[in-house]
Amino acid sequence: MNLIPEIEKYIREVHEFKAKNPEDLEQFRIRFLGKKGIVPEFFKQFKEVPPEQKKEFGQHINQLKQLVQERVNTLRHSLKKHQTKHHYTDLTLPGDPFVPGSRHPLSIVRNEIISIFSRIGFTVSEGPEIEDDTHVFSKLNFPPDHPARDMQDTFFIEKDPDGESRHDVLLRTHTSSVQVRVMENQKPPIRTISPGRVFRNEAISPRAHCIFHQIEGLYIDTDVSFAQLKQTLYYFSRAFFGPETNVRFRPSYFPFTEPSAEMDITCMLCGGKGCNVCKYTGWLEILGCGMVDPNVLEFNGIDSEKYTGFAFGMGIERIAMLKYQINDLRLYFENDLRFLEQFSADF
Ligand code: 2NL
Repeated sequence: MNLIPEIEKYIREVHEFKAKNPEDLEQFRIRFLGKKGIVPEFFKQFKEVPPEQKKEFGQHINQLKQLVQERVNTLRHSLKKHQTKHHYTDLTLPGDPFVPGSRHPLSIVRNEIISIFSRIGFTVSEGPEIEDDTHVFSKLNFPPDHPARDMQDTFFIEKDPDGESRHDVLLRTHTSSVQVRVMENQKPPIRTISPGRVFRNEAISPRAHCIFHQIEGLYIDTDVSFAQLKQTLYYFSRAFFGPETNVRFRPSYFPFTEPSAEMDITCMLCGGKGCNVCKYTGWLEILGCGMVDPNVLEFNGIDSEKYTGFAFGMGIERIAMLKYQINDLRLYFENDLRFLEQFSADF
């Protein structure tokens, strides 16, 4: 009796077998490899096979056994893969909660100020935070012995071998340095605002921080007047703080403007009646401004006989404190989610 054709028939069957599910596959495995399965039954018949056929029979039966094992493993693997895929595409599962985050209050306020000035033709300019003496002080008409050049006020970041600070690599103390760079590179008319981080060497307290944010504005053209400065800042105040807002200007002093002024707005919390935020004056100081000093124009290659300009600067932290009634500067830098979550932005 020759069993080889029968084994070959099974080999073909194993090759063609497909399992619909794990139960199907297990039945197939038991049918071939189980205790009374096809493969063990063939092994039992081995001793009845005539000696001259034993070798060929042995090879065939081993081939069948190996093939069944391989087939079972392959099918098991592909069933599993199919199952996992099925799991991932279960569209009835609830979605993962997704917290989108919110914009930082300083960014909200900065973006809104940029938007208000861009409506009347101001561009945005940016520049380096690490600066030199020329762009931060000299070209802005700071005299050589001005206190702002002191180590107590300014961070100098390069030291000589003997440990002495060199006074020509420093962190900018205002963003006017950006506007100096604009004047170097552009001819008037110039109409730009420069938002950015600035640095002062101060002790940290609820009212002061060594890193804060500013927006400065600069407008240079023929016949720019103080009246235009006032009207521009009046427009800004009403757009930002509301249409009822009034402004007043008080004389002041800055090295880079002449004449200089500080601008107050009516306290938006009490409407000018007096409260503890405006210290019962009805007014809140929000920015400094003035006509660009002719020296500053000349230092930057602009003819002060032909051109005039106005400039202004404000602290973003202070504006945001007034808008949101934030009473401690340190909240801006701590990134406490309980603080940040309270702000939502149109900007
Ligand atoms: C303040 C006051 C001010 C300026 C900034 C400026 C810039 C150039 C020329 C002239 Cl390039 N002036 N900027 C002018 C007046 C005041 O800032 O209290 N800032 C927080």
